[in-house]
Amino acid sequence: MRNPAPKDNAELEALEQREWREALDYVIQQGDRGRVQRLLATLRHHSRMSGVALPFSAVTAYVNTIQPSEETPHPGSQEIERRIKSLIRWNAMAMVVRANRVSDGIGGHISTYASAATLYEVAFNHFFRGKGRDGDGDIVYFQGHASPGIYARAFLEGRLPIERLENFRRELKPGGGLSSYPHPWLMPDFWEFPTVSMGLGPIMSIYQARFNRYLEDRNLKKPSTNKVWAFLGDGETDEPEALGAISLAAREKLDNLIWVINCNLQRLDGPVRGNGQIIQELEAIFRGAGWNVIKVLWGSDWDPLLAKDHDGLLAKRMGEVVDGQYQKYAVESGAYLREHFFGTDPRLLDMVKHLSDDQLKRLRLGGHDPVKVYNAYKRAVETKGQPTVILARTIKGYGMGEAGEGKNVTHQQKKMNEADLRTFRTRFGIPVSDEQIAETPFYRPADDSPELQYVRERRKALGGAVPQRSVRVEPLKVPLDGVFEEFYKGTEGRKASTTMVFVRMLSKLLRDKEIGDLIVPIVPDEARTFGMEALFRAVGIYSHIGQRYEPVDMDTLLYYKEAQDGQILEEGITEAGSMSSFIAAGTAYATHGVNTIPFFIYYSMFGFQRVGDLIWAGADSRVRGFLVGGTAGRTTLAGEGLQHQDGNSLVYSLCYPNCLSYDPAYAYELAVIIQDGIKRMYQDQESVFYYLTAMNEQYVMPEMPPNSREGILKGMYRFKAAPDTTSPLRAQLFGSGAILNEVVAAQEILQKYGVAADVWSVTSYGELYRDGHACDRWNMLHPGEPPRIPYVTQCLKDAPGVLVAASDYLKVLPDAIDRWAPRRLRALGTDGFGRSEDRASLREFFEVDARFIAVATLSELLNDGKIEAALVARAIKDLGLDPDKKNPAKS
Ligand SMILES: Cc1ncc(C[n+]2csc(CCOP(=O)(O)OP(=O)(O)O)c2C)c(N)n1
Ligand SMILES: [Mg+2]
Repeated sequence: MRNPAPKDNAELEALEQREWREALDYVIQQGDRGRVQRLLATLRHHSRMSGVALPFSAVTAYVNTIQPSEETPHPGSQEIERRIKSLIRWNAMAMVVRANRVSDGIGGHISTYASAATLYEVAFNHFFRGKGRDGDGDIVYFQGHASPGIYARAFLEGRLPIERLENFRRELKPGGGLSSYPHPWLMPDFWEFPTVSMGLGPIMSIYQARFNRYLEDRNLKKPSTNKVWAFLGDGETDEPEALGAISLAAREKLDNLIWVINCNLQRLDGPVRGNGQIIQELEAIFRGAGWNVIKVLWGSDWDPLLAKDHDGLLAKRMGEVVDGQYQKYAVESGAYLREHFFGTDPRLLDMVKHLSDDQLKRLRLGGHDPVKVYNAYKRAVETKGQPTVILARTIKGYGMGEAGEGKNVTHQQKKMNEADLRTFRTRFGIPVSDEQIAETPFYRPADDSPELQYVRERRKALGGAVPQRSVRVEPLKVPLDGVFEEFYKGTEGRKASTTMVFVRMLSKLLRDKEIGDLIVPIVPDEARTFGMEALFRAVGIYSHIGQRYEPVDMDTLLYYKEAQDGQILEEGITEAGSMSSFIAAGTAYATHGVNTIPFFIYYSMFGFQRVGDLIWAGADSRVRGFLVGGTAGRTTLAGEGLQHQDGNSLVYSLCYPNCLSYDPAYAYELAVIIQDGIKRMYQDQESVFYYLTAMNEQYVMPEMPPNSREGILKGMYRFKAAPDTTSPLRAQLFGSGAILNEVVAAQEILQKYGVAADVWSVTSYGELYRDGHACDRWNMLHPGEPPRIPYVTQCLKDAPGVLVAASDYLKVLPDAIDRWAPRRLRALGTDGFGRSEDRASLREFFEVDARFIAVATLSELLNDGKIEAALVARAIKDLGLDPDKKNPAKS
């Protein structure tokens, strides 16, 4: 029978809607998704060509991405897994509560893990692959504040004894404790990656995933299907580092990368987006960047309701509630939810009329539902050609009840009263009696209990414990004299900069038979700045897909060559990304059992100053390798001015306990330092890393003076003795880096004033400072024993005269060794803002040129009563210094 003709427009539209839907249903029923997608794409194109553009939307509806019909059943025992998870919840909570009872204010977090427990447990039981099978497992970045839950699981697995749990956040207790957050430096057998500085885990995970590919593409590691997982908070995504590199992951098609963002809609102070929806915002960002986005918003309890939602009323309602309001629903009763959430439309109310208030209250969210989480992970693991982000909705402080569930204060809740503990205990079925509750004991069932058997069986099947850090690498043999020899001879009259020397050294290292393949040069779009472009052609720029275009400079010798086995990581303009690559390469000795040797070469000012916290994370990770600050020195970099001229980095580097920093002036110094560094890090397997300055001022590189090797490494050696040691006026002059040449020139000027000066090259104030304090400390604790003598003191014990140091860095750097010098040390340095100028003007401005060094020396001799003021005044005049010039430190 034909439908009667529609009587008005509304009826016509309703009819059209039905007919089109039925037609689409027909295609859907054929079961070929591709056909449906192509059909819709054609329609969209057709309507667009007819002048009807569809409104842009980067988001999908506020419902789960995976439909119930697409789900596979959960493969484990949900009941046992729930009991295991409950035990971990309890122990994680107990760890924090107990620690704060013993020591008020010791801190810790309950609510973060409470919201993320299901997200972790599904992964532990079914996904995380341990290193057991072939030494190669999944790489997991755990959210820092969830650490109590990770410890509590390790406790159930029998990996951490109860004493360590007792000493959560009490690392100095006898027998050791547990560090607050993931710190490989402090727990080197357990944690692999530091994450607690928010935003760093996410960016490091992206470059880690890419580095895994790099190792495989370059045949340094056999291909694997292992994944990099990063767990992060929704609030954490506000950090620029967290989202700043996501496009790289999509561009590189990193389907070995899975992010799980725990969207509990809260951060520390309150809602992440009270007036908006963080999940939708993140979905748009990630979809736009090309990621596979899986939203896990609603638990299975909601499936029947959504199945009845033919007109999309419920989905629409879900999509219009803002996060601040959702948080309110989480803390309110079922009756409140009925009235305020469903109550906006009688049809919605009707949908839930068969549910009691209590049942409404217990409708679970997706991130707390193991079936939903399992399916999301399964799809993520199976996804090809794209990284995946899972946006899982949870409740912060889940299970804490009145003590914090969903409350704004929950992040910092560290205590629970007895009533709350009892509720928690009962809710999760923990066998702790009312009498014991005040004590809040840790609970671990018997080893042969079904729970612990299950835990062991699952981890065994998945290849062993996670997290677990182990160093499986063989020490390298470093017979590198052939590489470095030429640099000991100097440049024989030719001028060169330390940067040019470094690049030549790097090229030779890259060609070395033993270690060449292991060198990983990393540059943030700065290779030409440092004259490294010859390397593009020589070793290639890494690109997983090779080079799909004809480079514009193909006809030149040094063309821009991208290749799948390219060795250079050309990161583009991202010091944060480059540093993340440095960390991945510099920790590969532990993560992958591969001794890669990274050299990260960058504009020195944009290192410690810009990405200092990432360098800190690298230090914590026990990273190895060389950071090379190019164009270093406040007065050595001409022209660039205030933002670029670096007089700071060597001061910052002092803060990093396992970073050795050097300011080499000459080719042979650089050679000695790098050769020794490779030996220490890769042959002796020391967990240190290096910061080296490299300058672009060109001068003749002298031959290495005899017996200077030890001094170069320890921090100072006499470079040029005074020509006339009979003079009554004596001085010891210290210089470093490019300023050393100014000191040598000052030595000559001083001769004219009758002063005989020795010149020392101070390659590392940092090493001298550390050695001095180490001696002082030992001497303090060992009275009566022969005292240890700091290296500075040993060097200067027979060195007569006044002491003057000139540095291209802050004066505080030379000042750092004053204490161990036999007499007061006068420091010249570059405190203040840089200027765009030429070198000579800058050195005059900052008062570190040869003339100022000479005058400072005379001034010290005057202070010692060795000369008259008139001689200093004459020198000031002769040398053309302006006594009334402005103080550069303040201008
Ligand atoms: C760089 C940095 N800034 C600030 C903090 C302090 N901090 C710790 S947790 C937190 C809130 C975390 O919120 P979210 O990321 O949503 O994690 P949740 O605990 O809710 O899972 C803040 C601000 C930090 N750890 N790192
Ligand atoms: Mg949060």
